[in-house]
Amino acid sequence: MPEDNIDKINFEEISKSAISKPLVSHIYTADPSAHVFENKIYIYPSHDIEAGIPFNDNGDHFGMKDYHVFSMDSIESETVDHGVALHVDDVAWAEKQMWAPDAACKNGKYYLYFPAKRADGIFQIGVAVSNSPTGPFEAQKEAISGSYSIDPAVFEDDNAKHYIYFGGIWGGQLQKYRNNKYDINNQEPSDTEPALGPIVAMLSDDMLEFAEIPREIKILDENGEPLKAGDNDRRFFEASWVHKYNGQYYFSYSTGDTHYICYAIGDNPYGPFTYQGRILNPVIGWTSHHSICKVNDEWYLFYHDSSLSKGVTHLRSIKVTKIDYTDDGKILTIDPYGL
Ligand code: FUB
Repeated sequence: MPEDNIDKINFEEISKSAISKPLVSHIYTADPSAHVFENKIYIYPSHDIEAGIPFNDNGDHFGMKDYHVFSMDSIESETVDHGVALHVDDVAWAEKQMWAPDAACKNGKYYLYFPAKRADGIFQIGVAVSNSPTGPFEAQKEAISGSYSIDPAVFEDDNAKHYIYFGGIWGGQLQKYRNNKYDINNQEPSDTEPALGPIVAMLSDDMLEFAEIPREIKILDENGEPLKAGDNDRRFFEASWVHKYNGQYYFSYSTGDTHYICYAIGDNPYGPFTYQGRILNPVIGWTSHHSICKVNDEWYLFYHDSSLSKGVTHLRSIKVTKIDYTDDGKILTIDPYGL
């Protein structure tokens, strides 16, 4: 339910039929990356604010400055705000736009991965470290070498190797890169060419760098052909996430301008992944961004919408709902308003 329909929405009705309520209502939060660390649920979202910047296709109105970390003892319990975990003023290389983050844990240390714009307007991805899952996190002096674009998501495989996924087109700047190189003249491919894919790299043992040259992931259609750039209902836009279910790797993502959360399945962390279908139908607000987390043998979708702000696309609220799989591993599509 993107912006163009906003004046037709009855927010009272929508709130009644919505399948879940905001987990947090004292501040606006978005892009929830959820993990279970030491038997507790931790959520690493964006912290939305009114930055006073007009809406544009570049996403400049998402002018966030810091991150809060939240925790829950169980899915039903209260969501606790642990306060500011990292502020842009404490990141030497970054100037603005602290967009969707993620976190990982290794050997008792916690790592917060986050995108931000440098003073020259280019997005990179940084990492900040803490001894606690709730921070405060101390940022590395420089962004991760060779990193670019937005929306980092870190997946830990069964062999304890960690992989970082990233990328987002339009405001996320992925269309400016080919083979990890920036060129201001690069654009999105034409509609009949293969769509740009998300990027993946294994992380170094110390979790602070890429352990290898990042590579582009292919998302294939039912015939084994790469999804086309003009296939807006299915092609990758932003919001990468990977989880493993019954031995298979599920890559999920947002289709951006068509507002779906979709998924594709592969047999290793690098893909290729074959498109399977939709996980979440459009939410109120332009963006859709999620994570998938297993809690006590049940799987949950953490997502956001703009219902609390009555449709303001950059003032979002995080939510959670249960995911159901069919016997053959398909995820049943969720309608956020039970329509
Ligand atoms: O929160 C800012 C941006 O909006 C994120 O990085 C995107 O995924 C979209 O949710």
